[in-house]
Amino acid sequence: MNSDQIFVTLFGLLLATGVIWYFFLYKKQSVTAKESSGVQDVKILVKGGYDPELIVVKKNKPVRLNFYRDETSSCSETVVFPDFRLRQELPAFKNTVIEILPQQTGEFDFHCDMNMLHGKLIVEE
Ligand SMILES: [Cu+2]
Repeated sequence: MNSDQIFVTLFGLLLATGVIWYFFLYKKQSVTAKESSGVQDVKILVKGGYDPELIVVKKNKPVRLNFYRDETSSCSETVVFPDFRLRQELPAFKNTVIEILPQQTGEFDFHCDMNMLHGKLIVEE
């Protein structure tokens, strides 16, 4: 093999590794809600998505989600929690509090009105 061939082979290997890592090994970071005086508090930044996207909470304890929408993009104007039959407008550059009492364990998606931005509430025992 000449050096060009070696380069192409190495590049291909690197690319394959990257693809495998991205699709199979990469796990999104989750955040566990902080508990203070019986309420599980989470701050969520809304800017082209929800940060954090995965929120871990405990069952049967009130959850307070503090959404801060740091943009005017109409996409993130409304957040919807279908399992909780909740939809809430998020005014730009403001904090909006959503309170939820999770009574079942499981994973509950939330998303913007057009179902483009996604987040997930993970309720544990
Ligand atoms: Cu949207």
